[in-house]
Amino acid sequence: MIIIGELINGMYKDVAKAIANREEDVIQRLAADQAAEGANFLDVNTGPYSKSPKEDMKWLVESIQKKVDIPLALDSTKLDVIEEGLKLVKRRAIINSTNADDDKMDKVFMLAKKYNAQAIGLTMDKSGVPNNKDKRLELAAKILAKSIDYGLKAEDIYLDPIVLPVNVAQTQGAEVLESIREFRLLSDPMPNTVIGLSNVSQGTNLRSLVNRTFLVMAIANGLTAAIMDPLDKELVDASITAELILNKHIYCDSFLNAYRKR
Ligand code: THG
Repeated sequence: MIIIGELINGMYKDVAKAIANREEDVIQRLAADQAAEGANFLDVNTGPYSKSPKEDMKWLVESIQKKVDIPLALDSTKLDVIEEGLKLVKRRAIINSTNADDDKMDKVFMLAKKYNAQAIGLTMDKSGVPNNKDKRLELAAKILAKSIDYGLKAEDIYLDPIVLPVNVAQTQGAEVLESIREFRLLSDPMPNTVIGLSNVSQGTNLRSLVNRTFLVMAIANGLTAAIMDPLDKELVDASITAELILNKHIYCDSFLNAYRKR
C-alpha cells in the first residue's frame, strides 16, 4: 500500500507555528521521520491559519526537498498554491485534489498534464459529500472519464470516497468501504483509491485503534493508498499484516522486518 504521510499539515498547531516562524528544522524532522518509517509520499498542506499560502507552500517544498528525496502530495483547495509547489518538485507529485465539478477538473487535469503529475479526485461536488456509495460511484466515474479526456492514465488517478468522522457520521463508514470496493471495477487497469484515514477518528477517544481498524477494513476492500500517520507503528504493522493476509507478500516469521527492509 502507498503511504502518504499526513504530518506536514498546518492543521497541527506545532506545524502551523513552524510555518509561521520559518522553523526549518521542525519541518525537516517531520519529513525525515516519516520517510524513515516508510512513507512513499508526504502530504504538504499549509493549513487553515496560513496568511500567505503560496509563499508557505514554496518554503515547505524547498525545506523538505533539502532534507529528503521523496515525492510530495500537494494538498490545497487553491490551485495557485498547488502550482507553486509543482514548479519546484523534483519527483513526480500528486495534486491533492480535484472534486467532481467540471470547472475544477478542467483546471486540475490541465495542471496534471503540464507538470506530469498524478491527481486525487474527491467524490464530491457543489452539492457536497454524498451520503451513499451509489452517488460516490457516479462521481468517481465522472472523474475518471474526464481524466481520460485529458490523456491521463487511470493508474495516475486516486479516487477518494471521503472519510467522515465515525462519531458524527456513523452510517458513512460502510458506504466508504463499499465505494472503495466498487471504484476498482470502474476501469482496467484500475484507478488507485485513497482515503484521509485520520478523518475517521477525529473527535473520538482511542484514535489510534479507530484508525487502525478502519485501515485494515479498507485494505480488505482493495484500498491502494492512504494519507495517514507513518509514525504510528501499530498502524503500519497492521497495514503490512493485512496485505500479508491478502497474499501481497510472502510469509516468513519476521515478515514485518522483512517488509520494512525492502
Ligand atoms: N482526503 C484528501 N486529503 C486530505 C484529507 C482527505 N487531506 C487532509 C486530511 N484529509 C488528511 N490529513 C489529516 C491530518 C491531520 C488530521 C486528520 C487528517 C488530524 N489532525 C488533528 C485533529 O484534527 O484532531 C490535529 C490535532 C492537533 O492540532 O495537533 O486528525 O480526506 N485527499
